[in-house]
Amino acid sequence: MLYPISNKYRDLYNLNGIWRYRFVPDDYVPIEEAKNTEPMAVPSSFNEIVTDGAKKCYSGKVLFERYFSIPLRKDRIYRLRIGATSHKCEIYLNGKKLGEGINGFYPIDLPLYDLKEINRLTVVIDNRLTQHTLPNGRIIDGKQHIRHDFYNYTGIHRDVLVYSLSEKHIEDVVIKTVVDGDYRKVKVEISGEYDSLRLKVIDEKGKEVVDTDESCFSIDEPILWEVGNPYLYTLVVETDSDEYREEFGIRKIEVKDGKFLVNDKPVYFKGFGMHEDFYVIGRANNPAVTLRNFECMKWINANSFRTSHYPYSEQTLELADRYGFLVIDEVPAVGMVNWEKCFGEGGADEQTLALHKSLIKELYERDKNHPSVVMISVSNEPMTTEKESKAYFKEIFDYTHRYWDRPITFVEAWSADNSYVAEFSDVLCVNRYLGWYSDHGDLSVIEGQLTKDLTDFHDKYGKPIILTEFGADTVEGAHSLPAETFSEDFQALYIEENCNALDKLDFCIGEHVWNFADFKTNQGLNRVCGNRKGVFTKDRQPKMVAYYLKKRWSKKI
Ligand code: BDP
Repeated sequence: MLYPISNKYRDLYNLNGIWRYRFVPDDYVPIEEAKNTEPMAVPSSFNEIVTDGAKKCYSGKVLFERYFSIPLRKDRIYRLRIGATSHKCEIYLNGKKLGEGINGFYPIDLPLYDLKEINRLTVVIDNRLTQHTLPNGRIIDGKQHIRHDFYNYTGIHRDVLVYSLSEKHIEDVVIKTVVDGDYRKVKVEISGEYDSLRLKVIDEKGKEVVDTDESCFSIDEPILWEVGNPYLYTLVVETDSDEYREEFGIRKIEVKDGKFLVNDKPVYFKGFGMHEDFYVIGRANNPAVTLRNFECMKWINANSFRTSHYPYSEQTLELADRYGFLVIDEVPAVGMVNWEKCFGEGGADEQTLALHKSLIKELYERDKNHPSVVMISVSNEPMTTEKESKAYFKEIFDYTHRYWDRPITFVEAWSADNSYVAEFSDVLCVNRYLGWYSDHGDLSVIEGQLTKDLTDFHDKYGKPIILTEFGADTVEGAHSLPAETFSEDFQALYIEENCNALDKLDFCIGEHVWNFADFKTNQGLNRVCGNRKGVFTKDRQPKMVAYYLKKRWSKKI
């Protein structure tokens, strides 16, 4: 699936702005223009715009509508592309159903037939999470229950674009790079309709370094894409009636001898689990916020992050390519935990499995060409202690390997001796909150317990380990000596204790602090206006611990 662009063959129109919205009953069909609507920003999460408490927590169907007109050119195909709506949605053009979106974090790309001079575009979103959605949730006595720790933001969260194509056009471009010693090749697969095809590669200085009609070619003395030192080439695909440009990097990823290798060199993952979350806009994509995230991560000497717990915007991945970050790309299989039954009847069943698989395939279709995407995470903290999880995840891992030629992982919250899933992972990603959710406030337990837990995993599975979550809620400006929980002093010592333990474990290949920044959650007794485990505040200013990490990560290779 190609991101829409504009050039001499392709037009692009942005439909972001102020739309109209209202809550609608389940059987609502937008045959006519919706009445009694109110203005709503796109992209945004409506929950952060409204001031009425009941509206903010609304669960059900929400309609978003606007009119648009664009110049219509002959012999053109028009398509609609919505970057993401949370969650499932139905899309209508002039009252006729065009199609559906199956998940809250993926693009929807649909053909637009019968465009008129003025068109009514209606998007009906259902924000309910159930046994058969991902994230997983339940509606109990009519009330939404979730088992994940981030706010169920609702809205059109990414750009709404209409674009045009020639009838004969490039459908998809797959770029694979092979690095094997001195053998370095670029293999390109183009799908679509064309009579003639030309491939060109332009380097960062704007120099054309390849001009060929062969789909497998080499670049003379190519510069590799390295962590923190990325090099991006641009592939230009030219056909008789279309042109597309896609950036790519040449690099090799391998898990070998207990190490994670990028271009045959071991890397240590330094960084964060994150969220797409900011004041007023909620989960909506915003280029300034995304860029600020990267500037903060560069400042603190991070080199990687996980898209916890869902795929982030395309813009985030483009910037990761450009900043040279390693990305663990996670699908939204979160919340599969602590229900009466998590797998099998009553839990994640055949229907959930089918959805889970299609989300892995769609992630591939969207993100395959990004050099920054070095590992795929198929789930966060599923209930791996249930024996039914084994068959479920065996199938998920096998399926993921069919698409992705990169290491595959999931994120484990349980322990080595009771996990039915850990054996399938190429790298073990483990979350631990020792001294926080257990032995609250006792820093002295961390080193011993973390060493034991991670060593048990390593002894049993012999795989490299990344500590993908560890952290302590911290209210900025709160200080206490001696250190007590929720103070900046405690967070600094807490992170340091964990890191000291990791330094002694040579099978550990990385640390991702939870979280990059404070984020919104449901209200709860242990949530002080949201989850406050951020190393940065929600407005992206450093807490005290940031200075410790900055120093540590400047040295740690
Ligand atoms: C972990 C979850 C993460 C939570 C975190 C926490 O993976 O989503 O936000 O706990 O409690 O178990 O802060």
